[in-house]
Amino acid sequence: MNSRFLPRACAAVSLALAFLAAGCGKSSTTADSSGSAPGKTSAKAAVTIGFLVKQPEEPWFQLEWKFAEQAARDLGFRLIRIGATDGEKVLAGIDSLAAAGAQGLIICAPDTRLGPAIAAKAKAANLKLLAVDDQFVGADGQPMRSVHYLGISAAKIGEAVGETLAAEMRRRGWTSTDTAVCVATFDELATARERTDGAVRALAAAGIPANRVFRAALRTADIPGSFDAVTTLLTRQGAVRNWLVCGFNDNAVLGAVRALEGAGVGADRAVAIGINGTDCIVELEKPKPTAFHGSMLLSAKTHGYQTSEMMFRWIRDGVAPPLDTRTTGVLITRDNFRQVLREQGIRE
Ligand code: FCA
Repeated sequence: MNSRFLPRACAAVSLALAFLAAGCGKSSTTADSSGSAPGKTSAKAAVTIGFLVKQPEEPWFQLEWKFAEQAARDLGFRLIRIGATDGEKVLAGIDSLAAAGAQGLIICAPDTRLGPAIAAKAKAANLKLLAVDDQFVGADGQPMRSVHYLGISAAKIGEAVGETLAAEMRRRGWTSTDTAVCVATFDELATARERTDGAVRALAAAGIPANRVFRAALRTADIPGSFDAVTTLLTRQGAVRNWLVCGFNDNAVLGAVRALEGAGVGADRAVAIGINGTDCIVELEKPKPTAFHGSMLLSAKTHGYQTSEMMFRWIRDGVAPPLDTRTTGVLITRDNFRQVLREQGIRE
């Protein structure tokens, strides 16, 4: 038996047990189930779908909800939005969906290792299940391929980030002796790890030596988490002249950019590329360019509208979606972001 996987498997099992135990004792935990768009979707509609997200404050997830609401209006189903930042809230959310007579759940779970417990709970509540963004992980540490999933082509998108950074480095005339890479990582999440690994792979292919690549592991997947991790990294690497910055999403990269600014490194000495494209709009709108050069814009519409449509057809017509669907990204920069965001229905 490969002992390398043991700690992970044990962690997954104990997490699942804690999750279930929490559910037994806590009926009072309430999920934020807004019923969404009151008046626009009927409570009497035959189909009710829950859309649960792990970080409701992140613009990416707000946009997923916005597009899910659009689908609810177009197709005529009731949408219940749930923000669930931990396992207990997920559990309470599934309970409230069951009580509301929902038939389907689209979910980006706060911890993918909750997958087996969520799948069991959804099955008991007769909810069809579609994981979005973050793929469930089984007790064996492997992706749960039996659960329907729509996510991004993480490795390819990460590689595009790396290629873009390498091109920007060349454009500025920087060399691998005066330049280093800062990677804001969150390796416990597979889609995050695949993105940053892809970026590092592309940078290596472009000739950046491995010893010029520095990883900052985030403790929390948000701007403060990245700010802290990168600030620590920079105290150790004060001699680096120029920085290329990547991370698993916009917030990871924004935290890194703020940390660089704190260390006196601005747009003249750093270039950073995010992923999502939805959480960096204010940054790109700033009159004075920062080191945040651009982002790989993902399709919030596909992740919000299409997942909802897939679930709706599955419930109403019995047509199950494909088990695994992957979406792509497109680079936005200060030059084109307004136009691209308009085309994608994200901005007026
Ligand atoms: C993960 C990230 C989000 C977004 C999504 C597609 O859930 O945390 O920011 O990138 O994948």
